Amino acid sequence: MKFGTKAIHAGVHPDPTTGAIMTPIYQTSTYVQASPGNHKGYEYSRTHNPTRTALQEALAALENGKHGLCFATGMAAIDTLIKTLKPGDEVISTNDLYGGSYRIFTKIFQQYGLKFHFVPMSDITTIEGYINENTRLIWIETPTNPLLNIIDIKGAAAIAKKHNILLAVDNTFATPYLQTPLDLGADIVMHSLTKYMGGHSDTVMGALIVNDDDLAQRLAFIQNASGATPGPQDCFLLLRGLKTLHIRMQRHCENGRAVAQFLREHPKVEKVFWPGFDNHPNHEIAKSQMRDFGGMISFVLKGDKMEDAIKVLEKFKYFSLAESLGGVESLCGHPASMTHASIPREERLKGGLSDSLIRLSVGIEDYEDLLADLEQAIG
Ligand code: P1T
Repeated sequence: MKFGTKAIHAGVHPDPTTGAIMTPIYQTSTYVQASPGNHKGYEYSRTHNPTRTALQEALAALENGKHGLCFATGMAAIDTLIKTLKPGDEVISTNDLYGGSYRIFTKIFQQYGLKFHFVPMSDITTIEGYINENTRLIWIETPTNPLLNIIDIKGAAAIAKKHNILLAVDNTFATPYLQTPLDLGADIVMHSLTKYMGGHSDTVMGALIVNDDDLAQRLAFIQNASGATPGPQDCFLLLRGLKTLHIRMQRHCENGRAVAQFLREHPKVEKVFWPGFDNHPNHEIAKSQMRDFGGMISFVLKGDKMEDAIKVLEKFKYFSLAESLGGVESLCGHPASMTHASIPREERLKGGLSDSLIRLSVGIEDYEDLLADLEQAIG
């Protein structure tokens, strides 16, 4: 089945009782049993819920994986994965990543005896220098949030395999429309479904997708035991969003390209971060592992002054100033004070995230209006 067909059909079956073509919202906490243990596969909605099952199957199919697990938020998905580790275990993570991921690693899990290394991974051979007998997991985002760095998934997977370590890829920025990390050798795909997968800025949710049966079982155990599971209404909204993922992403990519080119030619713009440019340091890797380059773009203005960036952010009309990304409407953000404020300034600057960086999530509006908005805001 090709991607668009999967986006519409995977995991979804007509409702057995009524024939309803859309998966019903099974708004129930529990399920009646004929006698103890004699049930229809559903006991309690923290453990299983039919609306969630449909979504989990759809996600697994889209990522070419065997098992999908959904969580109340993207952070809950990350929390679950890290809870498979034990005190003393070490994780090698990229040095440019979502501020919330950095925060949960350093402020929550470090105090339970886990160790995290945040290292530049544009050249993946750097990873090898941090591997020791305690290393259990390599955690990458690609493209990274917010600097749109590209990490070689196949190369990272080869290093992970060689040392018997798991490789997890946060695929939030790319979505399976653009890249399927499990096909490239990754062990775990993570999503903030809140973003492109849901696509309409109306739901917060997360997911993990894996192939390995034993790992899936361990994750499902924590999913149930810790209990950060999504409600059926949210699962329904996600299922609805997924049906247009392929056409939304196509338009995000087209508009992203137009915006990136416009910014690159603008006399007041110093630098544009977008993996589609042939002078992006890992453009060739992006071309080999992604089907297109997505709708996320960051840029800095000439002079690199935070006040100038703030003025531009205040002037936008169609790019709304807000946290989050990946919805049909365009958003803009100031990572240093918003999404990445939990990363200490020195750390941010080391990774290249300056106080004046502006991040855009290019929506699917008519691109001419978006370019006009950029022109009037940048001036
Ligand atoms: O917000 P939540 O659904 O819990 O997902 C967390 C998360 C994980 N990974 C990446 C790459 C993310 O971008 C996020 C959430 N990011 C934002 C809210 C943001 O504006 O960048």
